[in-house]
Amino acid sequence: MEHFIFGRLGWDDIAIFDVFRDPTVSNIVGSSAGWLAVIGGVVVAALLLIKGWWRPLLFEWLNTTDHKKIGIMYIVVGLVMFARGVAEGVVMRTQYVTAFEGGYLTADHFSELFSTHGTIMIFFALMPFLIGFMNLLVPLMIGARDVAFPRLNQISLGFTIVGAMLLMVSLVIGKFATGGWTGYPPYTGVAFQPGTGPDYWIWSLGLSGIGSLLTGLNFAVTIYKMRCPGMTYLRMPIFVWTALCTSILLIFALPPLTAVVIMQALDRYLDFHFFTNDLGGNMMNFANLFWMFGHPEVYILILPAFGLYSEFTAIFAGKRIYGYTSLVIATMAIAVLSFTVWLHHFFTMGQSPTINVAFGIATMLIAIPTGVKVYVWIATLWGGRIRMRTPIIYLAGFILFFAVGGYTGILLANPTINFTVHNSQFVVAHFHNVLLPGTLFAVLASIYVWFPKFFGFRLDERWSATTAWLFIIGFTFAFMPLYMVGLMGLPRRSPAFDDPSYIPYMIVTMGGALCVFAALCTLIGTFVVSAKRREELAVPGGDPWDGRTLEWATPSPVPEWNFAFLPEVKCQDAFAVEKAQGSAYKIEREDFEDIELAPKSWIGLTIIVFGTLLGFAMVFWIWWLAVLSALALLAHAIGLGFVRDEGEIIPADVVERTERDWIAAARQGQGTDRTDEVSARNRGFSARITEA
Ligand code: HEM
Ligand SMILES: [Cu+2]
Repeated sequence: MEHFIFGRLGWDDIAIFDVFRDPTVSNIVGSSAGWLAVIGGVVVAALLLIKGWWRPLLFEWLNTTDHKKIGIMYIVVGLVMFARGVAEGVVMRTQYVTAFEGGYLTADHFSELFSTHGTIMIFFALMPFLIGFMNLLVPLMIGARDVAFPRLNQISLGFTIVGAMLLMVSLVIGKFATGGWTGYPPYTGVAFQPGTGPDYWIWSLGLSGIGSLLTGLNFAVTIYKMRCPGMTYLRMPIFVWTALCTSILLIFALPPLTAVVIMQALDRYLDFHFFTNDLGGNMMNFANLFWMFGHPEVYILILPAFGLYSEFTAIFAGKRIYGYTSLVIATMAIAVLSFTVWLHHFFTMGQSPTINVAFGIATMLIAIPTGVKVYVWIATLWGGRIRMRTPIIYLAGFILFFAVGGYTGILLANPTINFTVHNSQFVVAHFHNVLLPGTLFAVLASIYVWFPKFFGFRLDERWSATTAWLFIIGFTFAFMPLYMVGLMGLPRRSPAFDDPSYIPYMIVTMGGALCVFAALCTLIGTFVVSAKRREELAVPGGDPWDGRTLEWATPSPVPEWNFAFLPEVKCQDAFAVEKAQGSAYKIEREDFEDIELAPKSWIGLTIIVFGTLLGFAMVFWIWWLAVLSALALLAHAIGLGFVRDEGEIIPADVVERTERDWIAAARQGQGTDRTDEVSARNRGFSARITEA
C-alpha cells in the first residue's frame, strides 16, 4: 500500500475522522483532542493574521538570536506542551477510576496516552522550562551580552520545536507509540507495532535531541569563556554552577540517546537486528544505552531546579546562601555520580545479584550530596527574615515532598525491595514525587520571581499564591495514594484491574488530578490578570525583590544589550554587596560605546519547517519529501558559511540615555520596604538607595 507521493499515509490515518468512522468513547476522546489541536491552531493563525501579530512574531521573535527572547520562547513552548500533558494526566486518572469495569478507553488508547504524556512532560515541558531559564539567566548572571553562539542557540530551539510539533501532529494524523516514554523493544519493534507510533517517538526524540546536545555545548562554552572580569568560578551564582553541570550532562548523556534512537530506526526501517533476540541482537543493548542517557537526564531535570531554589531562597530569606562551597561540591558530585547508576532502572532484567548490589549502593550514594543540599536550603532560611511570598510556598512544599520522594528513591534503590514494587504504581508515585515538587515547583516559583525582570511587571500575588496552593494540594491527593496502591499491587501502565479495593484510592487521585488542572487554569489566569494590571504592577527599577546577583542590576525589561558596560565583580552576590555599601546605581565611566548585537537569523525557522517535514516524511515513508527537506536543511546550513551578516548596532547615545534614565529614576525612586513589596508601591527600586 505504499504510494510514491503519499508514502504510507492514507485517509484512515487522519485520526480526527476516527470519530465519524467508529464513534466509540475512546475515539470520541481521541478525536476531540485532535480537533482541539486543529481548532487551537486555526484560532492562533487567525489571531496572528487579523491582529497583525504575525509581523512581530516573524521579525522580532522567530528570527531573533537574543538569549532572553529565546528563553521566553522555550518557556512558552513548555507551557503549551505542559497543558496538554496535564490534560492527558486527568484523562488517564479518569480511566483508572473506571478501570475495574474495564475502563472507558481502549487499552491501546490508554497506552498511547501514557506514552505521549511521559514523552511530553520530560522532553517538551520540563526540559524546555529549564533550558529556557538557562537562556534567560546565565548570560545575565555572568555579566555577558549573550551566549557564546547566539545562532546555535536559535538552532537548538528550532530542533526542540520540531520534536514538539511532531507530537502535536501525531494527535491529528496517525498514532503515537504505545511503548511508554522509554520505548523498549521488542514491543516497539516492527513485529509488534508496524504502524507509525514508534517512528513518531524516534523522530521527535532524535531531532529534539540534537537541539539539546547543542544547548549543552553552547552553555558550557558560554560559562567557560564569557564570564565578565572578576567573575571567578567561585563567585558564580549557584544557578550558573548547576547550569554548567547540566551542560556537561547534556554533552555526555545525549549521545547514547541519539545512538539508541538511530539503532532503533535502523531496526525498524532497514530490518537490522540490534535489539531482536532471535537474530543475534539483544534488547539489553537498548536498555543500557537508553538509561545511560535516561538517568543523567533526571539530573538534567533536577540540577537547574536546585539552582533556581538556591537563588530565590537567598533572596526571600534576605541573606546570602549558606554553604556556597558545599552546594558547588554537592552539585558536581551529583553530576559525576549520575553516570554510575543507570542500571537501577532494570534491576529485574537478569543481571547477577553482585551487579545489582553495586548499582544499588552507587544509587544510594547520591542521597548524600542531595541531602547536603536540602540542609543548605534549610540553613539559609534559618535566622533569615523570610518573606512568605509565593516562591516560599513552593519551597516549603518542595522541601517536605522532596524528602518523601528522596526516601522512596532510596527504597527503590534497594534491589530486593525493587523486585516487589517495580512496575507498580509505587514507581509512578516516586517519580511524580520528585519531578513535580522538584522541577515543576521550582519552575513555577521562578516564573514568579523572574517574570518582572523580562516583562517589566510583577505577577499578581493573590493569583500566584492560589496557584501554588492548588498545585501543592492537587499534587498531594493525586500522587500520595499511589504509594499505597502500588504496595497493594496495582501495576503501572495498566488500563484495567480486577480488585475493587483500589477504587476509593483512584477516586481520590482523580480529585487530585482535577485540582492540578484547576491550578493550571489559575496559572493562566495569573498571566491574564497581571497583564491587565500591568501599569500598577510595573517595576521599571528592575529590582522588585531586593535581588543579589547581576541580572537585577539592569532595568526591567532588560535592554537587548543587557549591560551598558560589562560589569566587574569583586565578590559573590555583587549587586547585593554594592547596594549594601551604597555604591550601586552609579555611572563611573563616560566612555559609552556602540554595541553590536548578535545578527538575526532565519535558520531556526528553516529548521522548524523542514525539520518537521523531515520527521513527518520519515514517519510516513514519504521518501521524496524526506530527501528534499534534508537537502533544504543542509543547503541553509552550508549557505550560512558564505554570508557575512552583521548585527544591528545600538548607538552609544542610545545606550547612554537608557542607562542614565534608569539610574536617575532609581536614585529618585521611592524605595520599597520589603514588607510592602507586593503592593503597588513596589516599582522595583530597593529601599537602600533612598537610605544612602
Ligand atoms: C496533573 C499532573 C499529572 C498527572 C495527573 C499525571 C498522571 C500520570 C499518569 C496517570 C501516568 C500513567 C501511570 C501509569 O503508567 O499507570 C503518568 C505517567 C507519567 N508521568 Fe505523569 N502526571 C502528571 C504530571 C506529570 C509531570 C509534571 C511529569 C513531569 C515529568 C510527569 C511525568 C510522567 C512520566 C515520565 C510518566 C511515565 C510514562 C510512561 O510510563 O512511559 N507527569 N502520569
Ligand atoms: Cu535513575
